[in-house]
Amino acid sequence: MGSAAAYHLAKRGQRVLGLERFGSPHDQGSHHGGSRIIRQAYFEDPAYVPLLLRAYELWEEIEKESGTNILNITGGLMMGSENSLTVKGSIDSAKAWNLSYDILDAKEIHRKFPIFTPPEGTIALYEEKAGFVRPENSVLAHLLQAEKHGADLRFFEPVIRWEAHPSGEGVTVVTADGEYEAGRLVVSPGAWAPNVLEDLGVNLLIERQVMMWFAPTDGIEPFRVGNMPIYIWEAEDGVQFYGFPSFGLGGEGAKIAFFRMGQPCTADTIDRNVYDSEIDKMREYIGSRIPQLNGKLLQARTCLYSNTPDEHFLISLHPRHKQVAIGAGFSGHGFKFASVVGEILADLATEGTSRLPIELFSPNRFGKVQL
Ligand code: PYC
Repeated sequence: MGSAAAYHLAKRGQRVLGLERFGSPHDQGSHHGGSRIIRQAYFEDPAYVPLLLRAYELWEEIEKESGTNILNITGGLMMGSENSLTVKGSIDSAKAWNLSYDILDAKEIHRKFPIFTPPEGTIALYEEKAGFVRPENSVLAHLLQAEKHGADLRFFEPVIRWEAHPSGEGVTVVTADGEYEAGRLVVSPGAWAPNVLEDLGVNLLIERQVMMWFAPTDGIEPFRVGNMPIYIWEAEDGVQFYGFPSFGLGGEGAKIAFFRMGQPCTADTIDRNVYDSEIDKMREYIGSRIPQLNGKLLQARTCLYSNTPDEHFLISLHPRHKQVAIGAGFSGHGFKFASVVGEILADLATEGTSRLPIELFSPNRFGKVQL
């Protein structure tokens, strides 16, 4: 989100200083692992759809400008029972915004994509326009284009604190290396939000997650882009897991992860080990549903979610400091929006408002911050 905001601001001719605690892209936060789902029939809330439509446009724009592959359309299956949040919520969003989709029953799912063997009673919303974005490519493309437009980007320079001037104009930012004065501030701290947004009055839960890559038992071919879609599958017990087709050489296997089900942690103290019990848990879910995927584990990596209490984002001006724009709390489903969130943060920082609907993302929904 920060790289995209730097890009949009620099492109508009603003003087931009970008501060990042690591190199970029890096594997310590929420943007590594090669792929993130993108989809339009959004089960979390139909209010996300206008942002998604704009996100697709902006992904294509940055791809063209940078000559980088980011957006990959594979089709997407949202699977579960008829009344599951995943299926019902996706249908509700699709209907509200007149998005095109198909409904498949268990047999049709298996016929179209034989790797899936859903139990009777499973249905899916199939969306042609779903797919995945490549997060590391996105971060790099936005940063390189931001630099091209004049941004001054500094890495390995963690922000220690920031202060908004009481006049309502200007901020001071203190980092490990110095102190800076600026007219406006965009804060997009990812899992470090509790360190730099503690006065926001929103209880953010930082959660450890595990991404896994398995070698399919009958070879990678049926799991390649072109042969299978991205999917989110809500099992009968309400547990959601999601996965991707393999791209590139395929030697890394096919990626799968649980959606939520992580452990509370902090960004600085997360346990980066992955345990056999976690792999076994995933095998319980794929054993009967995607049996060919239940092969050798090739890799497992941890990453971080930053969850708000209602799992909707925080995108807003700071309730007490109109010179500060915030993008945080993306709750494990934010990356697909990075392109448009960058644009919105640039709008908020320069104009104090955005033409895109962001009411759902106000921190005031959790109660007004004390003035
Ligand atoms: O945003 O589609 C998503 C997603 C699924 C699992 C994690 N994020």
